[in-house]
Amino acid sequence: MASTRPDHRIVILTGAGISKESGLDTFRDADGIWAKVRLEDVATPEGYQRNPRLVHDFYNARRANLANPSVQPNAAHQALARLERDWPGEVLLVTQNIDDLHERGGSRNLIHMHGELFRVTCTACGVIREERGEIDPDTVCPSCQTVGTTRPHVVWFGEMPLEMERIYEALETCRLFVSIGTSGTVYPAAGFVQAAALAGASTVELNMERSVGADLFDEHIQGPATETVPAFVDRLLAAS
Ligand code: BV8
Repeated sequence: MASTRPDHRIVILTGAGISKESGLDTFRDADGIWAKVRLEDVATPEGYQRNPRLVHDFYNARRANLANPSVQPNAAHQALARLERDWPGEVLLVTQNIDDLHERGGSRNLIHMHGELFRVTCTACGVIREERGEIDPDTVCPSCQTVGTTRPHVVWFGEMPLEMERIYEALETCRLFVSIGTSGTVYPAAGFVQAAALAGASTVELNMERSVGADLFDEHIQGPATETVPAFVDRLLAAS
């Protein structure tokens, strides 16, 4: 059992695995996104420069899929919202996911370090706005009227993830770090467990399989997130 006093801060990192049972594909599972399209073509600035329409099609399709009423928050998303509500200390949720299922599941103290699928940004004026439909190279920025400068508000490979200072401040002061549904292959997120452990936090991984960095964790709980996360939250709250 990860030891933590009730008044201590918990930091939770989630990845695509927590949304899998809501019907969203992960990246590196056999049926994942990177098995269907090349990361280099759709999730890098170079790929966007080479073929913006291909990248817009990729994110437009994922945005339409996320907007499908069949895609709903699952018991794991809801359990994390319950922990945030009932835990006596702060619970900071850092997600690598660009879906909005944590918000819809009730989480509020949330950082989307890789951006958000339902937001777009203009490379000319920097305005970030909500977009639940499609964008393409002919899209006009409603703020500065520039054509073709609207891109997904998503962090691609080689780009700096968002709110890193706030994340590291939390990792260095938390007493418990929990990683859920991530393969631990993408940095800097994959290195968070080491930052937390260095600061003396207990570290727990909940995943369908042992991640690349599983040995870095004090504890590993295997299974689907909709089963492991609610049970883990019950355990934490019972000890608080
Ligand atoms: C940065 C976009 C520095 C959004 C993503 C060479 C060149 C450039 C950079 C690098 C390089 N070599 C290394 C790097 C660093 C690079 C990196 O880590 N590359 C890897 C591939 C080696 N990182 C970066 O580039 C980052 N930026 O370093 O900037 C910098 C410094 C100064 C100035 C400027 C820049 C940016 C990383 C963000 C990239 N964007 N996505 C999108 O399209 O979604 S990353 C992509 O992978 C997703 O965002 C995703 O969040 C992330 C991690 O994937 P996971 O969430 O873990 O998903 P995965 O499928 O891998 O695993 C799912 C897990 O769930 C599995 O373990 C599975 O078993 C489990 N699971 C499945 N079902 C369930 C389950 N678990 C529980 N229950 C279930 N039911």
